[in-house]
Amino acid sequence: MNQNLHVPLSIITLVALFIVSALFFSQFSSVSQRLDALEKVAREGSAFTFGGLPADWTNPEAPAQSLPLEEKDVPNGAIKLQVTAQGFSPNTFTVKAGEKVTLAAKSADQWVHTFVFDDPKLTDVSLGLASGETRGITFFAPKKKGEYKFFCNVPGHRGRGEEGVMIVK
Ligand SMILES: [Cu+2]
Repeated sequence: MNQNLHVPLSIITLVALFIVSALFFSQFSSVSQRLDALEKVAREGSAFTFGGLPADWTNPEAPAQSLPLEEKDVPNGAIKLQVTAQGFSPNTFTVKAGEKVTLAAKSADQWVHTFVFDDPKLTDVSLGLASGETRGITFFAPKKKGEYKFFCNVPGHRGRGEEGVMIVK
Protein backbone atom coordinates (compact mmCIF):
# COMPACT_ATOMS: atom_id res chain seq x y z
CA MET A 1 0.00 0.00 0.00
CA ASN A 2 1.51 3.33 -0.90
CA GLN A 3 1.80 6.37 1.34
CA ASN A 4 -0.82 8.41 -0.58
CA LEU A 5 -3.63 6.07 0.38
CA HIS A 6 -3.18 6.59 4.13
CA VAL A 7 -4.88 9.97 4.26
CA PRO A 8 -8.06 8.94 2.45
CA LEU A 9 -8.23 5.75 4.51
CA SER A 10 -8.10 7.65 7.79
CA ILE A 11 -10.79 10.03 6.51
CA ILE A 12 -12.93 7.05 5.59
CA THR A 13 -12.33 5.61 9.07
CA LEU A 14 -13.35 8.88 10.71
CA VAL A 15 -16.49 9.12 8.57
CA ALA A 16 -17.34 5.51 9.39
CA LEU A 17 -16.86 6.19 13.11
CA PHE A 18 -19.08 9.25 12.83
CA ILE A 19 -21.82 7.26 11.11
CA VAL A 20 -21.63 4.44 13.65
CA SER A 21 -21.84 6.85 16.58
CA ALA A 22 -24.69 8.78 14.94
CA LEU A 23 -26.56 5.52 14.51
CA PHE A 24 -25.82 4.61 18.10
CA PHE A 25 -27.16 7.88 19.46
CA SER A 26 -30.23 7.87 17.25
CA GLN A 27 -30.92 4.37 18.53
CA PHE A 28 -30.44 5.57 22.08
CA SER A 29 -32.91 8.39 21.70
CA SER A 30 -35.53 6.09 20.16
CA VAL A 31 -35.09 3.66 23.08
CA SER A 32 -35.69 6.49 25.53
CA GLN A 33 -38.74 7.59 23.53
CA ARG A 34 -39.96 4.05 23.70
CA LEU A 35 -39.47 3.94 27.45
CA ASP A 36 -41.48 7.17 27.71
CA ALA A 37 -44.25 5.53 25.71
CA LEU A 38 -44.16 2.49 27.97
CA GLU A 39 -44.41 4.70 31.04
CA LYS A 40 -47.40 6.42 29.46
CA VAL A 41 -48.98 3.01 28.93
CA ALA A 42 -48.36 2.06 32.54
CA ARG A 43 -49.97 5.30 33.71
CA GLU A 44 -52.89 5.39 31.34
CA GLY A 45 -53.66 1.73 30.89
CA SER A 46 -53.30 1.51 27.14
CA ALA A 47 -53.16 -1.81 25.38
CA PHE A 48 -50.31 -3.51 23.59
CA THR A 49 -50.72 -4.57 20.00
CA PHE A 50 -49.39 -7.86 18.73
CA GLY A 51 -46.34 -6.02 17.42
CA GLY A 52 -45.47 -5.20 21.00
CA LEU A 53 -45.86 -1.47 20.47
CA PRO A 54 -48.07 0.43 22.85
CA ALA A 55 -51.41 1.45 21.40
CA ASP A 56 -53.73 4.13 22.67
CA TRP A 57 -56.95 2.29 23.48
CA THR A 58 -58.94 5.50 23.09
CA ASN A 59 -57.91 5.89 19.44
CA PRO A 60 -60.90 4.94 17.26
CA GLU A 61 -58.70 4.80 14.15
CA ALA A 62 -57.01 1.63 15.42
CA PRO A 63 -59.27 -0.18 17.88
CA ALA A 64 -57.26 -2.03 20.53
CA GLN A 65 -58.44 -3.22 23.91
CA SER A 66 -57.14 -1.51 27.01
CA LEU A 67 -55.28 -3.14 29.82
CA PRO A 68 -57.56 -3.96 32.76
CA LEU A 69 -59.26 -0.76 33.92
CA GLU A 70 -60.29 0.44 37.34
CA GLU A 71 -63.82 1.80 37.52
CA LYS A 72 -62.41 5.34 37.80
CA ASP A 73 -60.46 4.89 34.55
CA VAL A 74 -63.57 4.24 32.47
CA PRO A 75 -64.17 7.52 30.59
CA ASN A 76 -67.39 9.47 31.09
CA GLY A 77 -69.80 8.70 28.32
CA ALA A 78 -68.51 5.16 27.80
CA ILE A 79 -71.09 2.47 27.15
CA LYS A 80 -70.79 0.01 30.02
CA LEU A 81 -71.69 -3.67 29.75
CA GLN A 82 -71.36 -6.56 32.14
CA VAL A 83 -71.16 -10.16 31.03
CA THR A 84 -71.84 -13.27 33.09
CA ALA A 85 -73.10 -16.80 32.39
CA GLN A 86 -76.56 -15.20 32.36
CA GLY A 87 -75.65 -13.00 29.42
CA PHE A 88 -74.81 -9.37 28.70
CA SER A 89 -76.34 -6.59 30.76
CA PRO A 90 -77.53 -4.51 29.09
CA ASN A 91 -77.78 -6.73 26.02
CA THR A 92 -78.53 -3.87 23.67
CA PHE A 93 -77.18 -0.37 23.18
CA THR A 94 -77.66 2.31 20.58
CA VAL A 95 -75.06 4.45 18.83
CA LYS A 96 -75.15 6.97 15.99
CA ALA A 97 -73.80 5.95 12.59
CA GLY A 98 -70.13 6.84 12.26
CA GLU A 99 -69.76 8.25 15.76
CA LYS A 100 -66.83 7.55 18.04
CA VAL A 101 -67.86 4.90 20.57
CA THR A 102 -66.05 4.00 23.78
CA LEU A 103 -67.19 0.74 25.26
CA ALA A 104 -66.19 -0.83 28.57
CA ALA A 105 -67.15 -4.40 29.40
CA LYS A 106 -66.68 -6.32 32.61
CA SER A 107 -66.66 -10.04 33.32
CA ALA A 108 -68.85 -9.97 36.41
CA ASP A 109 -68.63 -13.62 37.41
CA GLN A 110 -65.93 -16.26 37.88
CA TRP A 111 -65.51 -16.95 34.16
CA VAL A 112 -63.45 -15.65 31.30
CA HIS A 113 -65.63 -13.91 28.71
CA THR A 114 -65.12 -12.05 25.47
CA PHE A 115 -66.90 -9.36 23.52
CA VAL A 116 -66.87 -9.75 19.74
CA PHE A 117 -69.12 -8.83 16.81
CA ASP A 118 -70.52 -11.08 14.08
CA ASP A 119 -69.82 -8.49 11.39
CA PRO A 120 -66.33 -9.04 9.92
CA LYS A 121 -65.96 -5.26 9.48
CA LEU A 122 -65.91 -5.03 13.29
CA THR A 123 -63.31 -7.78 13.81
CA ASP A 124 -60.90 -5.36 15.48
CA VAL A 125 -63.47 -4.47 18.10
CA SER A 126 -62.93 -7.31 20.53
CA LEU A 127 -62.30 -7.69 24.24
CA GLY A 128 -60.99 -10.59 26.29
CA LEU A 129 -61.97 -10.42 29.93
CA ALA A 130 -60.58 -12.45 32.80
CA SER A 131 -62.90 -12.98 35.75
CA GLY A 132 -63.71 -9.66 37.40
CA GLU A 133 -61.83 -7.69 34.76
CA THR A 134 -63.01 -4.52 32.98
CA ARG A 135 -61.46 -3.48 29.68
CA GLY A 136 -62.30 -0.76 27.24
CA ILE A 137 -62.07 -0.15 23.53
CA THR A 138 -62.80 2.80 21.25
CA PHE A 139 -64.02 2.51 17.68
CA PHE A 140 -66.09 4.24 15.03
CA ALA A 141 -69.65 2.97 14.77
CA PRO A 142 -70.42 1.60 11.28
CA LYS A 143 -71.72 4.20 8.85
CA LYS A 144 -74.40 1.76 7.76
CA LYS A 145 -77.46 1.86 10.00
CA GLY A 146 -78.78 -1.43 11.30
CA GLU A 147 -78.40 -4.06 13.99
CA TYR A 148 -74.99 -5.52 14.73
CA LYS A 149 -74.94 -8.63 16.88
CA PHE A 150 -72.26 -9.07 19.51
CA PHE A 151 -71.56 -12.10 21.63
CA CYS A 152 -69.06 -13.95 23.83
CA ASN A 153 -67.10 -16.41 21.72
CA VAL A 154 -65.92 -18.66 24.55
CA PRO A 155 -67.20 -22.10 23.46
CA GLY A 156 -70.73 -22.70 24.75
CA HIS A 157 -71.27 -19.18 26.01
CA ARG A 158 -73.24 -17.73 23.10
CA GLY A 159 -75.52 -20.76 23.19
CA ARG A 160 -76.49 -20.06 26.77
CA GLY A 161 -77.46 -16.49 25.92
CA GLU A 162 -74.30 -14.38 25.99
CA GLU A 163 -75.23 -12.21 23.05
CA GLY A 164 -76.75 -8.86 22.28
CA VAL A 165 -77.29 -6.18 19.67
CA MET A 166 -75.69 -2.84 18.92
CA ILE A 167 -78.24 -0.68 17.15
CA VAL A 168 -76.75 1.86 14.77
CA LYS A 169 -79.14 4.67 13.80
CU1 LIG B 1 -68.74 -15.81 28.09
